[in-house]
Amino acid sequence: MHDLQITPLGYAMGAEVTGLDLTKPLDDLTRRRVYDAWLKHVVLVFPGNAHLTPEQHIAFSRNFGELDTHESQAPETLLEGNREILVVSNKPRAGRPSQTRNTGRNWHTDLSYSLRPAKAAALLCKEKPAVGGDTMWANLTMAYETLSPKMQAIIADMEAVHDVTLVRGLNQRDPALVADMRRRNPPVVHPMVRVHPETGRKSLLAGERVSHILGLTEDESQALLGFLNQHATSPEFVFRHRWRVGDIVLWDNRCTCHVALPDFDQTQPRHMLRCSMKGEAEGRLAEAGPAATKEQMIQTVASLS
Ligand SMILES: O=C(O)CCC(=O)C(=O)O
Ligand SMILES: [Fe+2]
Repeated sequence: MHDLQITPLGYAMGAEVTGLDLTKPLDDLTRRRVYDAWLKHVVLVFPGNAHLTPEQHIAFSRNFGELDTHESQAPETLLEGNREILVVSNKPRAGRPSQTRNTGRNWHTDLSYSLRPAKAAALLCKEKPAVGGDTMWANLTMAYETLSPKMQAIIADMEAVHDVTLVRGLNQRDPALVADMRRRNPPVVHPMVRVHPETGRKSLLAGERVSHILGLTEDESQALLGFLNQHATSPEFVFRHRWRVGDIVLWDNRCTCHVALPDFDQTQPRHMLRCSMKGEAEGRLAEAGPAATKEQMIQTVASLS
């Protein structure tokens, strides 16, 4: 019998779940309770899982959805023999610098640069630096709900372009792999307001991998995105996790964004394993080029007069 305990960790979101043995399948009742706690608290921390095997990590993650086999990622970033596990690590691989050593360095929702942003992820900490290497999540439902009704109306029908080339630190990665990532992920359009398929609540889909808002000029787009991103990631909506080896953090990617902080000594290993749960197909390929510039608008006006 499990002695399941759920302890809230933050106001914006976050709860710790103890009393589970994740090396074994969860019974139906326990699974339901954990799933409901997840929908409620959005980010769950499961401590004490340092020795989980990849197969057990995968089996646990399947409680929360079908797993992604990471077609959008370069194969050398996946765990050998397990396409379901992405290795987020600063440890060299096959004698080369790791291609995921700076993964997640700007605010993002996983795979928003694809037609199928992830539903969720379960990230397991295998090794960590003595201090730092924290991750922060922002609650985008709160962000949406605390906008004025007027601003909610303004963004209601807006769509934005998400672009993999805005992943911070791409220029430090292998150019051939970056080119491959670009090929796999041309720019895509997503609505700025998402409706959570399970809770029905609206959230704001912004983040630092958005290049522009469709239909606005470059200046309008940057100003509005700047405001929305700053609002969404303000401290009141953020949960910050200080990792312990063996923590699994499970997050709902349908209503959050996150950032992996480089606040640690990079000579020390930080080694994480991630399973991602597949999201629903949501976006469409971006057709148009970049937003209109002010110069173009002036030209348009000039030609009309
Ligand atoms: O390393 C981390 O803390 C998170 C990196 C990240 O963005 C991810 O795994 O989705
Ligand atoms: Fe991420």
